[in-house]
Amino acid sequence: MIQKYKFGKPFETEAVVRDIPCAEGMPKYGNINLEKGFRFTYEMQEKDMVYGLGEANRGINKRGFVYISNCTDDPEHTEDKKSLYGAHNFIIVSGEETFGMFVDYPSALTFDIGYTQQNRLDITCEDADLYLYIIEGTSAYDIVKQFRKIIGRSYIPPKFAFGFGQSRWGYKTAEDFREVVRQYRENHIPMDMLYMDIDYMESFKDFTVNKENFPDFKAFVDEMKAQDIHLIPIIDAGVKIEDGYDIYEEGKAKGYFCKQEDGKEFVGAVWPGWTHFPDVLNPEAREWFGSKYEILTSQGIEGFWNDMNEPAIFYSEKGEKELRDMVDAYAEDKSRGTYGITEKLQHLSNDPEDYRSFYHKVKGERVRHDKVHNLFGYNMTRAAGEAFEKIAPDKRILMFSRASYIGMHRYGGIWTGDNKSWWSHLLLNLKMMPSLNMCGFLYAGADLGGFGADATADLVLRWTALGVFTPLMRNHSALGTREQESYRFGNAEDFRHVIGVRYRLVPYLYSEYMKAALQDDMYFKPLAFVYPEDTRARTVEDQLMLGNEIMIAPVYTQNADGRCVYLPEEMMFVKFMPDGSIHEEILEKGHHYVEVALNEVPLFIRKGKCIPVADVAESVSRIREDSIQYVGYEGASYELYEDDGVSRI
Ligand code: MIG
Repeated sequence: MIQKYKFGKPFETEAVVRDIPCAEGMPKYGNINLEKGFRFTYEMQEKDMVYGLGEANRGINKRGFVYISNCTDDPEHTEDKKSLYGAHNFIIVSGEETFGMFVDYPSALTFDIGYTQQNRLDITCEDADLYLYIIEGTSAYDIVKQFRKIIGRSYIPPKFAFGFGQSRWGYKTAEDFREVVRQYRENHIPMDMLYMDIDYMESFKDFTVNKENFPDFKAFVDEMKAQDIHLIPIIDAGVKIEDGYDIYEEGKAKGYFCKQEDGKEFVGAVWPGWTHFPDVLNPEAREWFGSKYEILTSQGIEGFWNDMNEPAIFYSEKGEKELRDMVDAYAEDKSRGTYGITEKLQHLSNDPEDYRSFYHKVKGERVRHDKVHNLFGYNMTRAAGEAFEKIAPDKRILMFSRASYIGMHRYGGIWTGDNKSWWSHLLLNLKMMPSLNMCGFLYAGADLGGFGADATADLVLRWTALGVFTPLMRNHSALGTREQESYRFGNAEDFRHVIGVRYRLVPYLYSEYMKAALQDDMYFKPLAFVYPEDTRARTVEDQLMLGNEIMIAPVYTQNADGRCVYLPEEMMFVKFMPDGSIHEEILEKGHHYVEVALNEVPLFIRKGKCIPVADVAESVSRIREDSIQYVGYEGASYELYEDDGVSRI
């Protein structure tokens, strides 16, 4: 049962695709106060759990903290952070009363979930212009499934995207890329994707390729494909201002960039220097920007990642001028001190004032950016997704984005942005996954090994063993950090084995992904969704159910030789051993300590079930179906979903 309530004049985000008539009156749960903006207040019972919020900090149960939906480029994901890159305003209160809520509001929205007052849930925003959806169901899981039905089917990537991908900010020339492939192939570490970060471009200009480094790009794409490697270039939100650059000139002539109040294009500094932002909220401009992806698909490219689309702004013209004036004033009179300058520097990037100073044009109306801020990444990715339907009507294109809003899940997946090479971020990766699934984002993953900071061999290996299970499995790191490709640590054989296990599991993982996508279901679930009666299972946040057959429990602490697990029922403990054998052991319901060496990959098969396991292959297309054997309980059967992995469905 879903009820939709309308407040004020909501912006049509198109997050929900099902037509639902608006209900009269007020929702039966909580209290709504419209005196100052919008405020929803609900008195939680002590045992109530709160799920949802997709890409957000902290636990699977979101209680005890405050979260602000406000897409932000902040590479410091410390525990105190309230905003990350996504804005996924769907929560479920589960307990005495169980109901779901989707607050369809595209500007900053605060979820205070027992932070200010332990038992109070407070949802607040500045303008009382929104749609509120209240979903009732038999359980939290049932509510998720109902919600997923109204927001439309999740994005389906090509099957090769279930392989392993290597990325690093800093690969520049064709030779840099060739070297990575050479290392992977020579070490027989499976790989399907090689990601191209901003340095492949000409001066960071979108849809260009540096000619010196790639004299014949199409031939290079083919050369990689001949080795079963798909090149996946990055696209940034900002378009460089440069005379003679066709995208800039066209966008300007057609009026497709975001403008200031005075009618001039807004100017923000990002990687290319001064840029304009394409007005992806305007359908015409969106179509125009999307059509540009063809420049690369026509050269054989089959996938992209969209970055900087919060949109991130290093500084604006105005901000820069203010800073200059302060520096000049200081130069003239040193007695002023430098404090103001330091402050200004710290607040130069992603300045709320800048987000208030440009506009979108939607259905002939001007909309100030900050009022719809959380829709930018969504619509940039939608631009690509809608274009792909025309550019490549017969095949799926890989696409994932950094910033997102619910609705974007129909056009692409997400990666969780600039995490760090910290053990705590391995665990955060695990916890985020089911919450993302609740909000429709199935194709998701984190930068394995950590993006920022220097990685260590054990961390990257353990993290890769978690990545075995996440639909997006990509090792990525930042310029200047320690190199962390699988062959960098002198134990390539361990990585070969762990990544090899991913390939052995692709038949199962792909099959479960497709079932989840086609049935608006979850790929990763919290234990509580499967064992709602089990009070112990309710609080487990470091193990996840994957598909209908397995439970995962990765090792996420340093120096560990295993970990504690809780089994809500009898299960088969399976370990993929480095010699290629599979260790199988039935474990009773309850608590166990399982030993897991650094180069082993554990999983648990639910009682009475089995899973398909293939032989190792070095790319997805080389996985041999006739090598599939079934691992698990005797007499169990498994329904394998199969298709060509390419055609749109
Ligand atoms: O300001 O393109 O999150 O994955 O390597 C940093 C360079 C811009 C941020 C992305 C990261 C990428 C990096 N980008």
